[in-house]
Amino acid sequence: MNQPQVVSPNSGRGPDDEPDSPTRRLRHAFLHHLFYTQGKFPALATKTDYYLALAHTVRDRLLQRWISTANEYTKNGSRTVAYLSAEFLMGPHLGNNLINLGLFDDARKSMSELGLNLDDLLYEEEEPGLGNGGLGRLAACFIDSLATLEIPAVGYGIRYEFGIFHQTLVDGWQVEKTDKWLRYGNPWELARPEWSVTVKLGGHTERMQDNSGQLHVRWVPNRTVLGVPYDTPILGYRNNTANTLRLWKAEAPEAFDFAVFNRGDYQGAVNQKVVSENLSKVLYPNDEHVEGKELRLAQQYFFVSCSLQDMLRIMKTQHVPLHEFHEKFAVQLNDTHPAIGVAELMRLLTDEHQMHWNQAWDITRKTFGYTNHTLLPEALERWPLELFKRVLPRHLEIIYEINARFLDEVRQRYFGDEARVTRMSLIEETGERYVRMAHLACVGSHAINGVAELHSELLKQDVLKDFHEMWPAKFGNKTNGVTPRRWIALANPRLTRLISGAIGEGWIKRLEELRQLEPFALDPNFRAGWREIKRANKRDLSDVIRKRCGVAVDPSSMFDVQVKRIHEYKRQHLSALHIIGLYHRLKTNPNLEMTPRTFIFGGKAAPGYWMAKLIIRLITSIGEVVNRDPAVRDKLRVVFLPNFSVTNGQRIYPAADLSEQISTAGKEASGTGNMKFAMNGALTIGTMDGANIEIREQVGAENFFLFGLTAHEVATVRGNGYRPQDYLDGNAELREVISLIRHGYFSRGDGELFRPLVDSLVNHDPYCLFADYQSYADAHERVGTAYRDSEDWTRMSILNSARSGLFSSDRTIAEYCRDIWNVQPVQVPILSHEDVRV
Ligand code: H53
Repeated sequence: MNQPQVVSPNSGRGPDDEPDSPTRRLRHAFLHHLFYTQGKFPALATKTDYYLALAHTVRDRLLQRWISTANEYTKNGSRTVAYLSAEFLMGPHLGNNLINLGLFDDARKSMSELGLNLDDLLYEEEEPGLGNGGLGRLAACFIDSLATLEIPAVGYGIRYEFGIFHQTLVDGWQVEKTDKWLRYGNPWELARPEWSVTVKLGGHTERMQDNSGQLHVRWVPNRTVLGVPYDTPILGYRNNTANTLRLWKAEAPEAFDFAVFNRGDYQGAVNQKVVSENLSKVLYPNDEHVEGKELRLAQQYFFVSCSLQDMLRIMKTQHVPLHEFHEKFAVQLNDTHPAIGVAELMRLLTDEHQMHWNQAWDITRKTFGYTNHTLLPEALERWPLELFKRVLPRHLEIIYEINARFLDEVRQRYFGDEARVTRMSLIEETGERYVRMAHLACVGSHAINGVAELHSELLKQDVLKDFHEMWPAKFGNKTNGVTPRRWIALANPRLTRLISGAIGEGWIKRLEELRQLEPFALDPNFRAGWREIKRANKRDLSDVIRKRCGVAVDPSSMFDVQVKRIHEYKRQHLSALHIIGLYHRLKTNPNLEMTPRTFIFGGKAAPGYWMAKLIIRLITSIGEVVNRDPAVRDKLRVVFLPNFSVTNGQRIYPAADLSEQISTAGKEASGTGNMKFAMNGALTIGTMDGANIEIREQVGAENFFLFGLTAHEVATVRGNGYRPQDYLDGNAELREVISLIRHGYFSRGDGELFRPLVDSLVNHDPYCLFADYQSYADAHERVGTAYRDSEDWTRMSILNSARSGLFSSDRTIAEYCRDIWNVQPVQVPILSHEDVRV
């Protein structure tokens, strides 16, 4: 990196400066922070120092909005959304904040005047990877949209010291490295130790009567931990709103136990600190798979209790009476991870504030909304009763009480239907006993929603059928969305310029306006510009691929991309089988006309999910063979980009021609990557699953490559005793593919390596890859043909973008506000510190 030309904070003048231009002010502030926050001068400064100096410069500009917002909300006692989520996959803050402040171009200019490159500095930020995948990223898009729509809101979660692991590839296998995101400090957060709260765990309960004969329950915990809030401001797009993401860190109430120390037990003296801090130490790296670990339940309870106690504190400072809790706060449960909140709010209101049960229950039910994100049985949380009792003895009693009253209601409604009572109970009693968190969430919420139309329908028909029959009005659908600020404006600046040049900038806040692009799909000049941008983005990604994977890919080949968590239901291995099929075709017919394709994969496997890791190994193995084979290398390339993350996603989505959304129908609740691709002009090859269905409806069936069984057909095929072997017998290419893998063609002759994968497919194929193989291969033929007509492909690409407006998270959030939260925007006037009297 070039050295800055300027070394004194007072001489921050560039070559052709107006005295008070924004770039000059930025430069000045930047150098100020380099000196007085980082304590560095250019000769000693590292890239990280420069990044941090710029981050602090931007932070100063956030704080005024943040204070103004807090002031306005407090003054008005505004009704507030509390979004409870165990994950917030935020991605780097600096670039996003510059976009939302409208300072991106000024920052680039002022940095370049100092001889620094803004992109290099942005790249220095270690992203807070406090989430696994779709669910955590959705929470991040939602708080962006809440701030943009000027809705008073707080995101509540856990400040994990170690976020999602860093993925590396060693000999083609995934190897996990600890994510040390806090290593160089986090300039975006402010600790608020003054608002710390105490959380109890374990122990037992006692009952006693007061003088009036009233029974009181006392929870005697066997340990307590302190929750310390760390706040990050979340800016709206070009408005004055800065909401708060409040993440809880667990600490020991006493860092050091002197009594123990004085007895000579040095280790024991710090033990409590270690045990307490474990609660917020690490994110569980499983997506859609529950592990049933005690620490995980304790984590969930920890952040939920901290958050609800925090809401009670806020009510107190704003003089809101307790019985108005549900009027002050609309609390959304992001999946069942925070569902313990139902029992905790009951405990706080009844045990700690002596409210009568019925009133507390009425408030609780009016407070919570529950979003379900999955139909997969392995992702539905249930806690063994013994474990639950060990961690939360009082909550188990409360859940029993809720259950007893609830089941009375069920018995009254469905006289004599004990099978239904058993099915709906909050406690599973067949075999080992469990607490069913989804049932607790349903019973304790006034609204229940799925995240795409098909998913919401299947919830009603299947997983939550009984609850839907009992309370049909509680159920609704809120199709997911993603924020166009991060996923277009920040990730794809070239496209942003082109679009804004054509239709103005309104689309960034009102994504439906992208429809105005439709006529441009027929304009040859516009199409040429569009194509050139895609090409430039592909060139950028090719550079990344060359550096990270050592593979040279051709930007004029079709970039066919599948990035998401690795999971059997998402079927990365279906794509792998198809690539082998193409390879086989090319080897047997070297003159075959084929659209040159670069297959790009990315995604993490849960460390304990062996089959997912083997799928990664299969993909990297195919890459090793194919990329080296001179007979096919002009037609086929296969790369696995390590460590798919928000940062990497920002480079990948804008460079994709084809988006692979190929889950078994009925398994992917929504998907949100599918939306990011479409917005950035990729066409989709996909099944009738999740939000794919709505994307296809929007962009037009003729601009979407559909294949595969529908959810209903999958159920029928499986119900009729699905036999994958039949499909194998009927498909010569598929047989060749399986035979190549079996004979070790992709594993240097080792016929054992992929045996578990192949055996699982041939004998069970739980996700129906074989049933969909031919249909998928046929759809790919259509893709190949379509891509060769580059004018028409570009037209379809433009239409995909133009018709993706529905998938803005602004639309999703507006629907939650209207149908579930009943909350209104609050406009924030800017407050200057000169206006404030202490
Ligand atoms: O949530 C996304 C969906 C996606 C679904 C995902 C998800 C998780 O990432 C983790 C747990 C879970 O229950 C669901 O798989 O389909 O788009 C956001 O709703």
